[in-house]
Amino acid sequence: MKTILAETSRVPFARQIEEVVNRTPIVDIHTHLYDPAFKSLLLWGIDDLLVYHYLVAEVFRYLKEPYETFWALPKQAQVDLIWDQLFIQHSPISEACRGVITTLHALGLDVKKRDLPAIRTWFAGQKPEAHVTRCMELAGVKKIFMTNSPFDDAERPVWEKRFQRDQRFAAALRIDPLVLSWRETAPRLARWGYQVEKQLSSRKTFEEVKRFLRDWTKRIGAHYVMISLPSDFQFPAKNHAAKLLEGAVLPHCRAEGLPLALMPGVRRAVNPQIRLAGDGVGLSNLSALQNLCAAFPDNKFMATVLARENQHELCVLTRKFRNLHIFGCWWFLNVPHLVEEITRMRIEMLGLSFTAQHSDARVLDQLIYKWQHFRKVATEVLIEKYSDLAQTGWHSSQEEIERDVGDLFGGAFERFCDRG
Ligand code: RAT
Ligand code: ZN
Repeated sequence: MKTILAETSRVPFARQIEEVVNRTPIVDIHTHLYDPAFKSLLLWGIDDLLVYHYLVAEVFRYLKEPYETFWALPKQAQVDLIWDQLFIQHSPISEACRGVITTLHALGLDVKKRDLPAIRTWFAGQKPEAHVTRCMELAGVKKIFMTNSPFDDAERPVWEKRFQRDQRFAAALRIDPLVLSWRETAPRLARWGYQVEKQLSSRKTFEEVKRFLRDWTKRIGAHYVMISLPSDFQFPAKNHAAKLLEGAVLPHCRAEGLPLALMPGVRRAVNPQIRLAGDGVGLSNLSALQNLCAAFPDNKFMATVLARENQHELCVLTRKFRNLHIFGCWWFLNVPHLVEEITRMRIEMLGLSFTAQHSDARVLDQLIYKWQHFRKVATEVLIEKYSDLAQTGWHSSQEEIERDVGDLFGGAFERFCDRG
C-alpha cells in the first residue's frame, strides 16, 4: 500500500522534472565544433557523423584487413564500410552508433529504411548556417564552447585574418603542445616572433610565453585556458610542463582571471595504427591536481578526469577546494551507465556546484544525441533525488527545480568563470 501511494504521488512530480530538464537551455562548455566562419573546419552531416573516431575504433573490431587498407580508402568508402559493418551487419546498439540513429531520427529522417544514399541526399540539401540553428534547437543548446588551438595550422590563419563572430560560439584556448611538447613548440613560438629559448632558464622566455598567451587570449576572446594531460602527469616536478605551468600559464590565468581547465587521464596513441581513435585511458594521480589547487589558491581550476576509477577521488578533492570546478563525463565515460553513476555521485557529494556534462561533439549534428541521451539520464537521477526529498515533506517548487537544473547545465560554470 505504501509503495503504491508513493508511486502515484511520484508521477506528476516526475513529469515536472522531466519537463524542466528537457527545456532548460544548455551551455556546452567543451566541444570540438567551430563557428561557421571557419567553413570546412565545422564538421556536419552524415559522412562526418559516420567517420567519427568513436565509430572508427568500433569498426576495426569487425574488420580483418590490415589497418592501412581502411585508411587507403576515400572518405566516402570508409563511411560506406562503417555503415555496412556497424549498422547493417550488426545492430547499432553501442552508444556511438545509437547516437547516429537518435540524431537522424530527431532530424526527421526515416531510420528504419536503412537507406544511406537517401540520408546523404537529405544532408546535401541543407545549408550550414541554418543547420547550426536547427541542431542547436533540437539539442536545446544556447552556447557552444569551441576548442581553439593556435598550434593548429588549419585554424590559426582564420583567427589571424579576423572574421565576424557568431555570438553563439565562445572560445577556449587549448595549449597542449605548449605545455606538453615544449621542445617542438619553442622553435614555433620563435618563428612567430616570441623570443623564447628551449632551456627555459631565462626570465625573458617566461615573459615571452606569457605575451604569447595574452595575444591569443585577446585575439580569440578566450573564456578559459585548457590542457589535456597524460595519466602520469605530476606536479610539482622538475620538467618543462611544470615549469611552464608555474612560470607562465598560471600567472597568465591569474592576471586575466581565467580558469585553467585540466583534463587528466589520456594515454595518447596507445594504438597509433587507428590514428585519432587510438588514444586510451589511464588512472591519474590526482595529487597533481590537489597540489595545484592548494599551491595556487588565486587560480581557478576546472577539471574532468578520464578514468572511471578517479571519479570518487575527484569529488572528494572538489569538496576541499572552492577554486576547483568539475565538469562533464568525458569521452569513454560518456555512456549512459557511467553518466548515471557519475552524475548521481557528484550530486550526492557536491550538490549542484558542478557542470554535469559537456558534449565533446566533433560533428555539429552530434549535439542532438549527446544532449538528448544526457537529458534522459539526468532526468532519472534528479527524479530520484527530488523524490527522496519529497518523502520528508520538503517539496521543491518549479522555480527551485529550474534554478538547480540551470546550474547543472551551465549556470554554475558561468558563475565560476565570473570575473566580477
Ligand atoms: O572526445 C574526443 O573526441 C577526444 O578525441 C578528445 O578530443 C578529447 O575530448 C580532448 O579534448 O582531448
Ligand atoms: Zn575534447
